[in-house]
Amino acid sequence: QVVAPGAVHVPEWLSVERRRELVTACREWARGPVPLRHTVLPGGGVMSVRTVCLGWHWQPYRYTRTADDVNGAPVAAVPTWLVALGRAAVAEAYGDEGAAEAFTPDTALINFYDDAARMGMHQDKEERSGAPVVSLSIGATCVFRFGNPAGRGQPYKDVELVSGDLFVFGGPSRFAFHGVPKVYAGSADPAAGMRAGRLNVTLRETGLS
Ligand code: MD3
Ligand code: FE
Repeated sequence: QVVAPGAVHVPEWLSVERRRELVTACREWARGPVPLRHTVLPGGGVMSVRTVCLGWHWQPYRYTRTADDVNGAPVAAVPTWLVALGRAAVAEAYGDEGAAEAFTPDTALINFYDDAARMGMHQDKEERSGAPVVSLSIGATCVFRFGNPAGRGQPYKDVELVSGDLFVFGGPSRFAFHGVPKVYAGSADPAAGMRAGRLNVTLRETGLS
């Protein structure tokens, strides 16, 4: 499941029970203090994905403590159980307890995709930390496009992400371009509480204080 150096895919790592817990928690976070919403880009474009953040609020292209571009509210904290889940994810992907213990995510970005939502190829460069990014997927299957650090174009690899999948991106993969060009309409995970659409939770260290 090593897709590239530092990029490890663990299919269906989350138990159905864990998925349900995450879905329930995400529904609650989606209500507030900052509501789930489409991020508006500086050029006026609107992302098709809807997002809510914990710990730090990501807005293009910086992290803030309050959601200045939404309702001005301070974001909710990252719960300790989610930090623990992130550490378990790093331990599972890298088999490295030291790396897992050192991982202290201080932000979670929760993305919701309906069947038409996409995410264009981009790098995540706002973090001031070399720590890995943990990605958890629940619900509809998608095509995840994993590129290279040099540019949006080829070479890239397309990987299908299904409900329960874990992906960890660290080391040389941390600044690779990536995106989600397709969500499979009609795929879902009703047992996990997702009857439509896809949920992705990423855990990160911002390196900010
Ligand atoms: C590789 N989200 O929120 S998760 C994002 O499925 C984002 O919602 C996608 O890209 C999603 O920024 C992809 C996989 C992912 C997340 C962050 C990364 C891959 C990454 C950061 C660096 C390298
Ligand atoms: Fe990203």
